[in-house]
Amino acid sequence: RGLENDLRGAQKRDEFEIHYQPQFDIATGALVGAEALLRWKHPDHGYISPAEFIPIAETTGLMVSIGRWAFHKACHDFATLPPNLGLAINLSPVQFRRDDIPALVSGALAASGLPSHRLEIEITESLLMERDAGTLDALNSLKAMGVDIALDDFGTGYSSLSYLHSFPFDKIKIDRSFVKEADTNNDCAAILQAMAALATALKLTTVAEGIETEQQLARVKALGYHRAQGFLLARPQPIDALAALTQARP
Ligand code: G
Ligand code: G
Ligand code: MN
Ligand code: NA
Repeated sequence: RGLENDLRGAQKRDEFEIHYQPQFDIATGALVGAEALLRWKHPDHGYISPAEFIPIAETTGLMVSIGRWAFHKACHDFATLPPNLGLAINLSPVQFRRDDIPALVSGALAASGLPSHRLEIEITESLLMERDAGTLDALNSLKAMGVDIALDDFGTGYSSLSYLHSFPFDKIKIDRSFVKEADTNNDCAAILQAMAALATALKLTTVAEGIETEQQLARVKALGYHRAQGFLLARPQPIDALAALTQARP
C-alpha cells in the first residue's frame, strides 16, 4: 500500500506538523487553551488528515513513535506561550496499550518545562471499553501528576454513563454531532441539555466542540457549557499563529 509505505518514512523526513485549535471560555470569550491536532504534510498529496493516517499508524506499529514525537513537540511549543493557556493532547488506545504513557507524559513535561497543570489528555470511550486495569492505573498516575483527563467525543460510544463514575475525569467534550444538529433536531437539543445537566451534577468542565454558527454558540452558552471550540471561533493553526492570537487577545 502506497500510503502505508510513505507513512513509514514520514517521521524521518520531518513531514508531521501540529496545528492548535483554540478553545474559549464561553462566558468571558477569553482564549483559555488549544487542542493539539496532528497533520501529515505529504510531499505529493498535501495535508492528510489524522482521521486517515492514524488508523494506518495504529495497525503498523508506527503510532507509538509518532505519538511520542507529537507529545514532545506540543509540550515544547506550549512552554513558550502565556502561562494561562492550557494544552489538550489526544491519546489513542493503541498508545496506552503499546507505550508507557505516564513515562511519556512526565518525560515530555520535564524536557519542555511545561507545568503539569497546563496539560490535559483527551481519551475516548473506546479506551475504557477495554476495561484494562493498566489503563486505569495510567490515568490515575496522570491525575496524580496534576494532569487533567478529558473524555472526548462524548456521547458517540457505548454505555458512556457507566464510565463517568469509574474513571477520574475532569472534563467532557460533547461530540460535535450533537452540536451540529441542535438547531434542527429537537432530540439533539434535548441530549445537549441533558449532558450539560449531568456534567454540572458531576462537577465536570464541559467543552462544546464543532461550533460552526452563532446560533450553536448561543445555544451552548444558554445551556451553561463552559468552553467552546470550532471553526466559527478559530481554525486549527500553526504555533506561530496561535502565539500571535494570544497577543491580540490578552
Ligand atoms: O484534526 P482532525 O479532525 O482531522 O482529527 C481527526 C482525529 O484525529 C480526531 O479524532 C483527533 O482526536 C485525532 N488526532 C488528532 N491529532 C492526534 C494526535 O496527536 N494523537 C492522536 N492519538 N490522535 C490525534
Ligand atoms: O475527535 P476530535 O474531537 O479530537 O477531533 C477534532 C477534529 O475536529 C479536528 O480534526 C478538527 O479539525 C475538527 N473540527 C474542529 N472544529 C470543527 C468544526 O467546527 N466543524 C467540524 N466539522 N470539524 C471541526
Ligand atoms: Mn479531541
Ligand atoms: Na472530539
